[in-house]
Amino acid sequence: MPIMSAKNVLLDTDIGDDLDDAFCLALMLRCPELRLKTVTTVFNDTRGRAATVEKMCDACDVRPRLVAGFGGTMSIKPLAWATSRQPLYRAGPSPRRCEGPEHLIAALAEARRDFDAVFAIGPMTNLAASLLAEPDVTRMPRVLAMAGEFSQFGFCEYNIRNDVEAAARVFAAGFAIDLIPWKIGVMTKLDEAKRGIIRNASTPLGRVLADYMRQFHEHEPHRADMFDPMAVIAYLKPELFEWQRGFVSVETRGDTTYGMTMFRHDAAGPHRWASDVNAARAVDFMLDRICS
Ligand SMILES: [Ca+2]
Repeated sequence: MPIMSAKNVLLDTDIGDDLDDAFCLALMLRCPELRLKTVTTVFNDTRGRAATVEKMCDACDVRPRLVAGFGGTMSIKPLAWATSRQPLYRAGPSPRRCEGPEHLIAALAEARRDFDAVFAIGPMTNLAASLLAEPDVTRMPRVLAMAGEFSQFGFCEYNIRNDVEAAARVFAAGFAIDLIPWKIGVMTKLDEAKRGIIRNASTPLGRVLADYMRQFHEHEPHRADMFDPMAVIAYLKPELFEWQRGFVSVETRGDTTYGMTMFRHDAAGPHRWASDVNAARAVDFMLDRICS
């Protein structure tokens, strides 16, 4: 049961492709500090993604508001292979209780008005649509996003690259955002021993996650980067991270620079990105929570 001081949070996710969204949701479901009020899905088959969310939530007997958000993008140039591929994990039948995209704006408006935090771990289409509908950002919850890369010049990170226009709009809005860049996910990749902990988990949630991981690794056997859960761990365990503060912007015009994330240091800037993480402690924290 959530404790009295639990924070009301929304998760916006493209769960169903990579492994890390599932670990992020699993972690959130097992954190008494968080009350998962709403989950919105984004990018391509948002109803299929919602079915996966529902299956994992059912395993924990948690019933958040579930909204299948926007499947299209604001960008005219999302990654061709990402928009055409099938999800690597299929939860099965359609979700039983899921609202459609016509409810997405209202769900995000509620979170912006009343919640403590929003975790954005997919392309930023839903968030940008919310800003189009309601540009006033005077009141925003904390926003933590998995997005961007700042250590390698010229690297266009996946979530940004799949909706460059949406991401540019989100950063230009000027409200505070904490970013987990690509490098942090690679630093927290699960090794074979850590994957074995999930495979051997005996809880209902652990079994769903192990099934997801097994299906995923049939397609991509070597991938286990933990990009998305680090947004949640940064919220709960900020002492495990080092941050760089300033202004982030997204390049939208150049043919070869389209989707690059740019950063300018400024102690008064609204954005900060994690430049380092205590990877061992972060991963142990995540697995302890998920498997307990
Ligand atoms: Ca994701």
